[in-house]
Amino acid sequence: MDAHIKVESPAVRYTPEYIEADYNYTNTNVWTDSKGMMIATPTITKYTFKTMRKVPKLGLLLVGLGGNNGTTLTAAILANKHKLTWKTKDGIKEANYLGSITQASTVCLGNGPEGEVYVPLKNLLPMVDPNDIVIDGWDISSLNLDDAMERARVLDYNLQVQLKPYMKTMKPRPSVYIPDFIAANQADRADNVLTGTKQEQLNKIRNDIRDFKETSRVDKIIVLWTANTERYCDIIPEINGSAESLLKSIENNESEISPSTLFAVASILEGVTYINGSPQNTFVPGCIELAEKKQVFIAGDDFKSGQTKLKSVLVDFLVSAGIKPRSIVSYNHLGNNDGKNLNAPQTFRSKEISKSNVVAEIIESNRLLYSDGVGPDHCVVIKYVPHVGDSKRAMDEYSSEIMMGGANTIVVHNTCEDSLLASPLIVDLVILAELCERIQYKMEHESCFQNFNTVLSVLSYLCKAPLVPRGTPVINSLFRQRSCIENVLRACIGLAPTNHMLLEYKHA
Ligand code: NAI
Ligand code: DG6
Repeated sequence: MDAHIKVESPAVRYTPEYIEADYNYTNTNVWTDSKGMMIATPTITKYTFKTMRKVPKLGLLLVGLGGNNGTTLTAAILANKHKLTWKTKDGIKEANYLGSITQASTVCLGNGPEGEVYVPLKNLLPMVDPNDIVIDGWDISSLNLDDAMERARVLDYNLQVQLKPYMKTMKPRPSVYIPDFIAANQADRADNVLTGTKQEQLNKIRNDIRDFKETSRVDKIIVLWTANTERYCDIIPEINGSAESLLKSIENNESEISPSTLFAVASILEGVTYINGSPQNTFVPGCIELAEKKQVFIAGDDFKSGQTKLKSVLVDFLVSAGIKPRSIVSYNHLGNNDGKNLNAPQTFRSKEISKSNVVAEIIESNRLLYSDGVGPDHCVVIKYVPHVGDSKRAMDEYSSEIMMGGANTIVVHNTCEDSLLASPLIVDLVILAELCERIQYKMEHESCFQNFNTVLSVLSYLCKAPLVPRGTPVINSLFRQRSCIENVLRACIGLAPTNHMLLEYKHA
């Protein structure tokens, strides 16, 4: 469905196929002269954005379909599609997409006669409706999605009962299982696994992607990893340092190729966008090079759903307020299969890295506070407590130095179903990645339109450890990340970035 907003401006053109917008990108160049003076020069670069209007029928292949996120997302989409309601002890609940910025958040379009006008973010440009997404995928566990949904213990029972007929018939495709990459405690659910060499398994995944496209009659596919967190794999130039060595290593059945990298390679070779929702280093240098060569989008890493999302707001608030965080301590315990898998030191380490890096650029942005470049102590603890299931408990303590030797300690306790925070992020990742495939742009002096960089950094808002193109600053601050999405979408319809100055209300 097309967007519900039309921009009237000589800079914006609507054709049956495209929305085309001429856009002035304003920025500031900074350099330091020989006397040490910082010189700032305003710049304007002229761009044209071109967005294809036709929204495709989208297929989503989840790796880890039978897990908590996989089943919760599938159930949520079906429940929304069929407008299901269910009774709980608190009353009747309706299916919704709370937590999704595309489906449940608004942006200020501009000013109307009665002040600011807010519109759903999804109305800025034509986007896929999540209710129309067709889902399939792989899992090393063979349970059908109805039983897997029950195993997950996330959704209310009365909703599960209604979803049964839809979910019962869905069964994950067999997947790549290499025990060394995930915790040993996962072995007992691995009853749906591919056999053969890595090359044979890669070929099988590629066939699955093609088979899904044919049988589901979707126009376009996205593959998203929401399977177990893997350990980091070693970066060895001869094994995975280049696209050529990576493909050769798969052919040679090398052991240091992870299942997630195999899935990424399969997607890239099929020309299908691949998103990594877990923290491991799936995107080894050879995989990124392959994506660049094939001009396929990749994005990741690790959904930024709860504790880390709040951290990327709180630390930004403290540092931008001129308050100096000295220690950040994050405990969490959870009792789902993710928590069980993270109980192993190697998989925990992957998560620890992605949860810890999130404050780096915020700290570096303020040399007044951190003149020696040494940031706060930062500690991340994760414990597996089966009883609490998917209802994760996160406890954070932020200790900061305030004026004249004072101390400020903020303590946060956050309890919620982990998968109900992650599932709307999957919706956004997929919808925005698909939209990015339809956006092209060029600078004034360029003759040809081009796509965004292979590494889709515009999705940083949704990721704990955003993957960005070489040489690009990594932004973790949540509101900067959100502004990026909002303002890129505004640029596509020729609107200036939201600036919050409200000058029109400031005259005497
Ligand atoms: P889960 O353990 O319930 O689901 C993972 C599924 O992947 C399981 O069904 C498992 O059998 C399957 N699996 C494992 N290896 C596989 C392979 N090689 N191929 C196919 N399937 C495989 O975990 P959950 O809670 O759904 O989380 C999924 C991932 O998302 C985890 O890595 C987690 O760390 C990550 N994540 C979750 C967040 C959340 O809020 N729920 C937030 C950030 C990341
Ligand atoms: C324990 O932290 C398990 C993890 O998988 C997290 O629940 C997940 O990564 C979400 O993390 P966060 O920090 O965004 O809440």
